[in-house]
Amino acid sequence: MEKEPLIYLDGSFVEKSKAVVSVFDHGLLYGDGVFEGIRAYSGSVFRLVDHVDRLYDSARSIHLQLPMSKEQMTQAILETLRRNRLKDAYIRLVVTRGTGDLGVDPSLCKAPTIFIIAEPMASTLGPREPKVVRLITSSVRRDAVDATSHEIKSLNYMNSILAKIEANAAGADDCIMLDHRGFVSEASVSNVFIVKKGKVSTPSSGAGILHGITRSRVVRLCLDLGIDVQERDVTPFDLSTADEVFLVGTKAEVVAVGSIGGLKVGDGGAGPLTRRIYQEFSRMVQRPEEGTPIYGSDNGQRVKASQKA
Ligand code: PXG
Repeated sequence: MEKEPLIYLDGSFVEKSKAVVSVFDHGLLYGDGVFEGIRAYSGSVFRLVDHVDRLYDSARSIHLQLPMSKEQMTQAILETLRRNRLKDAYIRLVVTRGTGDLGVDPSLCKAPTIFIIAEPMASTLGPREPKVVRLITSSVRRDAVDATSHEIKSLNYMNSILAKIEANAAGADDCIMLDHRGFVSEASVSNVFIVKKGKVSTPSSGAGILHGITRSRVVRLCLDLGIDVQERDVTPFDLSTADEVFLVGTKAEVVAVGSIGGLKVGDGGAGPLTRRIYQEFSRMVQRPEEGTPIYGSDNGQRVKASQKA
């Protein structure tokens, strides 16, 4: 019989069929917890230091104390990949408030539940063309930064899910979400960029976005390539008159937007700058210095220093 995948669960490795959490876990009862979606490419975990830092920031912002150091968390992720012999993978790291009673009070939860799932996943990046998707603009507004802010990568994804349901019903691949002011925020689970006359813009954090790790790496990539890039308020008008629109995220990687609400973006295919960023990004994820080696002898340390640079 084929061996089951192994899941990290509260300090142990357990078979997938036995990796279960309590029905009293507040992650399930209230969406009370935080998570990360991470990718490994060719034996290296892309921007792992950034993901672990973001997880700890998310946890801090919801007053959730992690019982392990960032270094221990990093090692748990790498060990999960090694136990499952993975090189190209999607990693889901989840920390919930833990088990409590049937009341929302998080102070009654004794210890967080921590699990790490790693599954094989091949990249859609490569020498080919980026995927092109059709979007709508959702009527569901992104939560404000003084509400359930998406700056926290929390387990509460209802805001994105309602928008995705609307996109599904419209037969679209995904949607653009606006913030409470009416400015462009992000897509349901990825960040958005627009291109106008060779200049790139992306909504800034005031628009209630998740501070995407792909987004910040793409901003830096543009700067390195000498492309003008701005983080600013983007209006629906900017969006509908853009020459190019593209989405970025850990799962999405880099995808071109062909139309929004039936209106073509450019000629409806992937534009030249989107293609260039896609190609550069495809090469970048393969560079060891962009991540942390899974099977290297010095896991973490050296790569950490270079990722900081
Ligand atoms: N915005 C939101 C709201 C997200 O959930 C991103 C932007 C992109 O961030 P990164 O750091 O990945 O570049 C995300 C990504 C999925 C999936 O299945 C993706 C995310 C969360 C849950 C599922 O595609 N987060």
